[in-house]
Amino acid sequence: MEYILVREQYEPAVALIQLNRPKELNALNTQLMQELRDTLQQLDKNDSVRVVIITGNEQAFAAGADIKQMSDKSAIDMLVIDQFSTWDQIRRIKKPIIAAVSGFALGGGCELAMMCDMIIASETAKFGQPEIKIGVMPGAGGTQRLTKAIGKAKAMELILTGRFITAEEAQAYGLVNKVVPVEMYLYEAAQLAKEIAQMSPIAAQLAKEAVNRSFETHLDEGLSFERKNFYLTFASEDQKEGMRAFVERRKPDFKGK
Ligand code: CO8
Repeated sequence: MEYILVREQYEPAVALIQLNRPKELNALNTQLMQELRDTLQQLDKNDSVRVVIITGNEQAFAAGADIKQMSDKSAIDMLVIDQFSTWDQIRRIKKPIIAAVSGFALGGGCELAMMCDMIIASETAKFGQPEIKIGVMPGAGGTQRLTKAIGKAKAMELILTGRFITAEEAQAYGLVNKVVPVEMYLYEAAQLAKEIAQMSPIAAQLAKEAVNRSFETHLDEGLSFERKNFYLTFASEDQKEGMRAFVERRKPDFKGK
């Protein structure tokens, strides 16, 4: 891997992926996104990992897609390169993913953070979709996910002006889960990851899938999808263990089976 660093057991059952093109503010070139996709797919199959954290560095989570790599491309080049298939594969990762964001999360960087399931931000984080300033628009889900996260009025403002918002504003709008001092954001993300890693990984994956389904369907179908996943948890040993542990007044030991 050239552009990402991976620590498979950053905490017990928690993997950490660090985007690592610091000189380019972690601009997301094709290779970085492919490395990220490959790593996430491997971690998704790895039973010793239950939660993944994606982070950058203090200065930047990611300042967007690599503008230099895209600048001379034609529409047909972009169609043939088809970078979004990589993004689509990342979207299908089953395990919970937490974005630990400090500094810039712009354009594709903001879209990548929003593709994660939760965002922990440092006080210095800045979110935005500034594509309009370079004559394009969000292409990796920004118009959809930002609108769903913060509502039409604010999303429209950010996407049409390219303005950035602070971590505090992002939290007030419901985009991020928690804002902490810069020296704490990775620690805080790890705490959240460790808490989720204690749960049944089967229930966590089925719940993640059901929450995400709410963005794609109407209530009736979403409820029916949720119900089927709920029933499916009863096929797991973790469901037996979880309920038995409750009755026996002890902590459950979930095995992911
Ligand atoms: N792409 C390529 N290089 C970048 C990018 C980027 N997105 N962002 C920063 N860099 C590079 C700079 O070119 C510079 O490199 P060099 O020193 O070699 O010139 C280095 O990183 C440091 O950047 P700055 O000197 O500009 O640092 P500043 O602190 O002055 O400014 C900013 C930081 C405000 C973040 C500024 O760099 C900036 O505006 N960056 C671009 C932000 C942007 O427009 N992002 C959106 C890109 S388009 C996009 O994301 C579309 C996504 C959908 C498609 C995804 C799949 C194809």
